[in-house]
Amino acid sequence: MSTPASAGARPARLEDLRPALQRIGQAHVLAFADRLRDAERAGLAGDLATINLDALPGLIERFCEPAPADGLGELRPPTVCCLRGTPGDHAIDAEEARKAGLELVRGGRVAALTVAGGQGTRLGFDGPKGTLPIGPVSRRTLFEVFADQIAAASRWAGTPIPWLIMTSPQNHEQTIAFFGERDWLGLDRTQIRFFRQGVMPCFDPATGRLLLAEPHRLATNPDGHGGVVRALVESGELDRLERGGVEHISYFQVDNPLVTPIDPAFLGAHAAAGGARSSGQISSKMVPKAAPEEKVGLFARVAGRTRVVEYSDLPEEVARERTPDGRLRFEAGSVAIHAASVRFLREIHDAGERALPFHRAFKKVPYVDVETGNRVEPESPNAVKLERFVFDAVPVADESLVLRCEREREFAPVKNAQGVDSVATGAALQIECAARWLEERGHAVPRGDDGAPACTLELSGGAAWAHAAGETHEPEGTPAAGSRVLI
Ligand code: UD2
Repeated sequence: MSTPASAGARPARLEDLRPALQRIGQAHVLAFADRLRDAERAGLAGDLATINLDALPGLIERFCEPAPADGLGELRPPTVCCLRGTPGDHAIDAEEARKAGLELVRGGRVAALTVAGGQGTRLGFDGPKGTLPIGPVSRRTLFEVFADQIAAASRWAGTPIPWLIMTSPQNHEQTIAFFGERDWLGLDRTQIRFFRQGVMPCFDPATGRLLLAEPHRLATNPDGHGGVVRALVESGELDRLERGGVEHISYFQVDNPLVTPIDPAFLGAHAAAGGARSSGQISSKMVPKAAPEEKVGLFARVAGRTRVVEYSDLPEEVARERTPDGRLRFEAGSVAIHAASVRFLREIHDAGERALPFHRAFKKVPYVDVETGNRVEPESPNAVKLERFVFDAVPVADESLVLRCEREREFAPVKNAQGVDSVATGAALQIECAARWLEERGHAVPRGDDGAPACTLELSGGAAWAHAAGETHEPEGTPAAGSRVLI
C-alpha cells in the first residue's frame, strides 16, 4: 500500500501485530497463527508489513462499492500533435524535435523504463512475458528486441543508457535469471536495473475482510503499472537517476515488440518544456483507434485537462460517437508509451493518492476459509483488487503532449494466445513494419494477393534505432519471395 507501516524498519513479529489488526477488524488473518512454522509466521508478518494498517479501513470502505458510472464528467476530444517537416498549429518540427532528443540521449539524460510486472495470464505463457519469443525471423524474445535497440542507441551515444525494468514479486527472480542466462542480452550488466513493484491486499467487499491465499499468506495482487512510481522511489532507483543526471524516462510496456525504446523525436518534443503543447512533465503517443471496441485507453479532455479514460470505463455510446466526416469523435487511442521527467515522477510520488488514485476491479480470487480451513475456488467474482494506472499522471501535468504516431510502425500489442493482439498478429505486424522500411528505401518487397509480404522480415535493433535517429542503414538487398531476412 502507499506507505508501508514498516518501511525501512524490521518486520514486526506476528504476535505484535495482533492489537493493530484487532483494532481495524482484521485479526481473522491470524486464525492459523498458532499452527504456523517459524518461516510461515515470518511470511505472514512480511505480507502484513507491506500494508499501511492505519489507512486500510478507509480504503476498504471506499472501495467496497464500485465508483458511480457517471463520474467521468464531460469528455471532449483532446488536442493531438504530430511531427512534420512543416511546423503548424498542431505540427511539431520533426527535425528539431529529433535533434533535441538526440542531444538528451548523447548527454546521458535519458533512461528507458519497461513495466513488466503483469502476470500475462491472458497469454497463457508460463514465464515472465518479456521472455516470450516474438521475432519472426530471429525468434528473439520481447526483452531481446528492446535490448538490441537500447544497445544500438547506447553505442551511438557512447554511453550506456540505463534500462529500468519493473518486475512483480511473482516474476522478479525468474526475470533476473533469464537475463543472467543470456549474458545480460548483450548489454552492460550495470546498465540494467531491476526493481520490484508492490502489492495490494485483496478483500471481500461484502465484509471488508482481507483474504488469505494460504494459512500463512495474504491474498494480494500487483499494484498496477501505476505502482511504478512508488517502486522507483522505494527501490532507490529514482534517487539513482537523479544522481546520475537522468532527466527523462522513456516508458513502455513489455507487450509491444514494435515500440522504439528510445525515440529521440518523441523525447525531444516532450522535453521542449514551457511550450503550449508540452510542459515537459509527461507526454504520450497515440494512434487512431482501429474500431470503437478496440481495447486501448482513450485520450480525452476533461475539465480543461488531458487524461486517459480506460476502455472499460468508457460508455459504449461515447466510444461509438462519429464526427460528420465519419471518423470516431474520440479516436485517440493510447499505446501506453510515455515520456516523463524524473522531477515530475518525484512530484507524483509525493502527491500520493491525490495524483494516482486506486482503481477497483472485482475478480475471482481463491482463498482459505478462516472458519473451516478449506480452500475455496470461487465460481464468480468474490474479491476487490486495487490497482494504480500510470496514465492517471497525465491530468496532473500542466500541459501534456499527445503525439500521433503510425500504428504500423509502433504498435503490435501481444496480449492473447490466439486471435486479436496475439503472438501471430505481433509477428505479422513486425513483418509489415520491416517491409515498409525496405519499400521506403526503394526496395521492392514481394507481396501476396492479400497484400501481405510474401517473405518473413524483421528489423534488427540497429536498423530500428537508425530509423529513429534519422541515420542511414542500408539493407543488403531486395528479399526474395519465401526468404527470411533480419534487416
Ligand atoms: C493496457 C492499457 C490500455 C492500452 C493497452 C495498450 C491499462 C489499464 N490499460 O491495457 O489502455 O493502452 O495497454 O496495449 O494499462 N503491468 C505491470 N504491473 C501491473 C499490471 C500491469 O507491470 O501490476 C504491465 C504489464 O506487464 C504490461 C502493462 O503493464 O506490460 C499492461 O498491462 P495490462 O496487460 O494489464 O493492460 P491492458 O493490456 O489491459
